[in-house]
Amino acid sequence: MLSTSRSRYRAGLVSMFCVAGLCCSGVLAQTMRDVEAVARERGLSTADLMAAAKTFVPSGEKDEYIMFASSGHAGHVFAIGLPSMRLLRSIAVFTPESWQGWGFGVGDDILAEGFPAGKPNLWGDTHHPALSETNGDYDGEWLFINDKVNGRVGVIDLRDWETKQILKNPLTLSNHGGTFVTPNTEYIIEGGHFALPWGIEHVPIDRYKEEYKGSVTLWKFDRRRGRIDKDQSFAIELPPYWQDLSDAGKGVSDGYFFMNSLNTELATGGTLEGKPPIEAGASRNATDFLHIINWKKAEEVYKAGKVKVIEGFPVITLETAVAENLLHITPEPRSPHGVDVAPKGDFIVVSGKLDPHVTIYSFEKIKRAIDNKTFSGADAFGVPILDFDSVVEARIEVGLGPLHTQFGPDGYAYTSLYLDSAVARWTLGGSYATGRREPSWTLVHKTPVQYNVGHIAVAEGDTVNPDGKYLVSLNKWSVDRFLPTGPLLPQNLQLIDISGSGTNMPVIYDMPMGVGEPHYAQIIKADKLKSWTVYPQVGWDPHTQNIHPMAPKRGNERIQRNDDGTVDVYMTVIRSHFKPDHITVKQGDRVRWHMTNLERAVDATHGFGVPMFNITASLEPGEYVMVEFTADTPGTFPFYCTEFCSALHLEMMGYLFVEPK
Ligand code: K7E
Ligand code: CUA
Repeated sequence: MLSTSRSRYRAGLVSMFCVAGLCCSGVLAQTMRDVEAVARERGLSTADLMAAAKTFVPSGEKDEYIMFASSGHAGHVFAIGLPSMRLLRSIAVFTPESWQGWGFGVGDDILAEGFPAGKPNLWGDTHHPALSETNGDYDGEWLFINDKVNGRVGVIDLRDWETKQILKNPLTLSNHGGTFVTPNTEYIIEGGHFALPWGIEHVPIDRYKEEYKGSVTLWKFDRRRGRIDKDQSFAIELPPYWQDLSDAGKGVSDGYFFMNSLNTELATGGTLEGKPPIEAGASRNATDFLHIINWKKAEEVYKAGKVKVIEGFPVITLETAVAENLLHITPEPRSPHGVDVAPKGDFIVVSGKLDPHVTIYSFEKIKRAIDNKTFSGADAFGVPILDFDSVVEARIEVGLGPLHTQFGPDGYAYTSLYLDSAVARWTLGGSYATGRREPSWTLVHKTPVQYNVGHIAVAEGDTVNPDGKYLVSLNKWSVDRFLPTGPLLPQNLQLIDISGSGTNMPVIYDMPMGVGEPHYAQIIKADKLKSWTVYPQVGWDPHTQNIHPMAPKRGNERIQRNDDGTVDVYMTVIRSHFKPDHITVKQGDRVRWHMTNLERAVDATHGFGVPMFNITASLEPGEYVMVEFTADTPGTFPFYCTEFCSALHLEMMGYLFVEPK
C-alpha cells in the first residue's frame, strides 16, 4: 500500500518536472530528492505538491486575476490575488478605516451623504460587488457595492481604488438584491429585501399587505462624471414580497433583468403572540416568484413621466408597471436565493434553497409567453404570472441547499450547495453543448468544500465571456480547517481548479478570511485594470480627480488666519518632514488643514495622524487632502507620519499647539 502510493507519488513528481523541462538534466534527480524529502517531512501528497505548484506565485511575480470580494459587516471590499489567494488590500466604503484614513477627516462627507435620515451609521454590510461592464464584459473601470443594512450603494473608482460616492436609497432600507449592473453599466440595479413602508414610515404590521412595499431601484450611472446621477434614476414598486438577488439580462435578454423573491406568503411573524416565526410562514408555499422586468420599457415609462414621486424620488407604481407590461412573474422553487443569467443571456438559472434542483428558464420561452400572454393567472397584486411549464427549459437535481450559479467558458455551470457543502458542476444545453461529450442539463460532479458554501465566483464567470480556470468557494464555516482563533472563526475561501473537465476539479488552496464575511465576489483578469501607481499630478484631489486649486505647493506653505476666525494650514509633505511643522491655533478655532504629498515615487505614501482630535489621513504620492476640525482642546499635540516611509520616518513629525482661551 505504502509502496504503491510512494511510486505513484514519484511518477507524479517526474511528470511535473518533465513539464518544467528539467528531466534530462542531472539537476533533476537531486531536486526531486530534495522536494521529496521536504514533502515526506511535511507529509505532503503529490496532489498537495500539485496544488502548491498551481497556486504558488514566486516572490516578485504577479497574480493573473484580482478578485473583488465584499467584506460583509466590515463594510469594505477586499482585493485578493489569484491563484495565490494573497490579500492585496481592502477598500474602505461604508466603514471608517484608519489605514486609508477613511472617515477620520477624509471621506467624512461621502460617508455622511449615505447616513440614513442624517444619522451617523458607521458600519456597513456589503454583499454584492459589481464591476462595471462594457458589452457585458468587465471593463475594469468602476466597482459598485451595496450596503444591506441601510440600503446604500457605494461607487469606487478603480483608477485609485477609492470610494467616490455613497447614496442612500430614499425609499427603503435593506437592499440585499444589489448591486448588479446592466451590460453597458447604464444602470446599477439595487434590489430590496425586507418589505417596508415607503420612506420607512411607522406602519403597524397588520397593514402589511396594503402599506408595506417591495421595490427595485435603477441608479443611472454617469461614466463621464464617475457618479450615479440621482436625477436620472428611478424605482419600480413591486409586491411586498422580499425581493432577493437579481441579475441583468445580456445578449438576447439585454433590456431585462430578473429578480427572485421569497416570502410571497407575506408572513409577518409574531412569535410572542403565538404565531409561526417568519421563516416558517415564509416557506409554506411550494413556490415563490421570479420577477421578470423589462428595464428598457421601464426607462421609457420613467422618461415619459408616468411616475409617482415618493420621498422625493420617482417611482413607477405597481399599477403602472403592470399596465405598461413591464413586469411579469413566474413561479420558482420556494425560498430561492441566486438568480444567474447564462453568458449568452438565453438561460436564467434559479436555485431554491429548499429544493435540490436548479431550475433553468429559457428567455426565448419567457419572451414568447409574454407576447402570447400565456398566463396562468395573476398574483394578489394583479401581476401576471407566466405559466411555469411554458417557460422552464430544464430542472437538474444538483444536491441540497443550492444557492448561487456561475458559468465557465466550456458549457459548464457551477452551483454552490450550502447544505451539502459542495460545488456542483453541471452542463448547459442549447448551443453550449457543441463539442462537449457529456449530455446536456446533467450533473457532472460535486467537489466537497469546507464548509457551508455561500457564493462561488468563477473568473469572469458572470460575464458574456467567462474565463473559467479558477473558482473560489466562499465558505461560511471553517470549523476545523485552521488553528483555533477563539470562538469566532474565520471564513474559508477555497480555490478550486476548474481548468480540467468532467470530475476533475480539485480544491487547491484554503484562505482563511478573518475580517468580516465576504459574500459575493467578482474575479477580473488583472491586466484589464488600468490603475494609477501615483496620482497623475502633484496636488491631486481624488474626489474630483483633478488638481485642487487649494493644494499647497512647494514654497507656498503657510498658516493663514481668516477674518471669520477660521485657520487654513497649507502644508507640504515629503520624506521626511512636514512643512510647516509648528502649527499654532487658538482654542475654539475651526481649522482647515490642507496637505499635499509632493512625492512622485511609487509607494511613497505618508500618513498623517493627530492625537486627541480623531484625525488620520493617508497621503498617496501626489495626493491633496484636507481635514477640518475644531481645536476645542487646548494643549500640545504631536502629529506625525503614520506610514514607515523612510529611514527617518520616526523623525517625521510636528507640533500642534492649541493656545487656551
Ligand atoms: Cu448568498 Cu447576500 Cu448573495 Cu451571502 S448572499 S451567501
Ligand atoms: Cu512619512 Cu513616515
